[in-house]
Amino acid sequence: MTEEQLIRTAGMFRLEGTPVRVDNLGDGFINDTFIIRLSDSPVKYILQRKNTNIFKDIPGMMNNIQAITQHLKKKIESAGRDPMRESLTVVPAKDGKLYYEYEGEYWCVTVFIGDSVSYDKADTPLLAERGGCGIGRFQAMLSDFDQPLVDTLPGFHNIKFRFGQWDETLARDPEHRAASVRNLIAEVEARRDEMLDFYKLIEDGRIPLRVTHNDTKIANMLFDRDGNVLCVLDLDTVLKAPCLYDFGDSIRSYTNTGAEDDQNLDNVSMSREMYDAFLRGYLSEAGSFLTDIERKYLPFSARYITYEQILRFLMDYIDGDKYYKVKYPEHNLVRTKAQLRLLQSIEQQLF
Ligand code: GN1
Ligand code: MG
Repeated sequence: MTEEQLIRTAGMFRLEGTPVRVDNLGDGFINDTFIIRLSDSPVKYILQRKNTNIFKDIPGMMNNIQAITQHLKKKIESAGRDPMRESLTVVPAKDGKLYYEYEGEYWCVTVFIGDSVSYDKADTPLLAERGGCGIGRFQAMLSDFDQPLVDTLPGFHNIKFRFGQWDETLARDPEHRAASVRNLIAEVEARRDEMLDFYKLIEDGRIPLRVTHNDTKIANMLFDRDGNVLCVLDLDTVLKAPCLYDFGDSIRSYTNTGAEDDQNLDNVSMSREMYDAFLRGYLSEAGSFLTDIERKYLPFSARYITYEQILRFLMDYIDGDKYYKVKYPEHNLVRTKAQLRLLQSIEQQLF
């Protein structure tokens, strides 16, 4: 897409001025993200093209995000803080819709939050602790959110559903890649029953559903200059789900001594220090509402979500790289191996 087309798309929204520049931003695996600059104002915006291969109901998703951010903003305001900086703000299109649709593509705009820092990796235990506080506070602020939410990605962290996709993909094996990753497939299969046992606790209602984020990697959080979580981003997958998914995904991200797609597996391990720091921060905010069973399964959730991520990366590799954006042909395979190394490290240290 040309910049001219992007500027024209930006112009379809209720901006505070005239868009003159639109640049690529960030490294999301799913949506395309841009930054909009205006000719006559320092205000900037985020423009996103939502991935319609993955999200089937963008209007529903945007209604979710609007309801959630309005709820968050009330809480933030009544605590005497700044709702424009500590929550996303959805900017409607000129026709009042929360999205702009053109030739089957869905575009959305939010206000850009400046004077903030983002990370791909937690570099100190203090940052991990603050990240834990941030996600715990996010969940706490949403604990009394009682409006219906559209399920934007049915079966997202449901391992039973994932095994359905997995079995089907392996049976199809469209690129004939399965034979070359037999050892990795065996690593997934070896843990299948344990993962299903855990999922049963959710199905039975023993682990409660709450309003949770479901994609809590560190890159989905903005920090202020003092290292506190300023704003939780990427609300596409806010769903009713166990809060353990957020904890587990955070541990997968914050504690990794390497990169999610590290080519050098020696870089990858779970830092116990980062784990303890994140846990401390999380419990300082979420401790008040967690039930005993949730507390008990916090460590297992790190295993569960990391395992699910391995399954998803490997399944996408076998499927011919249809879901995640890849930067090179074996990228999903590299991600799979790096996440497996992380899982092994989690298993050694927490179990
Ligand atoms: C995707 O879009 P992004 O980069 O925030 C994915 C997550 C994965 C993550 C891995 C909707 O998140 O589930 O954990 O990549 N989001 C979706 O980095 O599938
Ligand atoms: Mg996302």
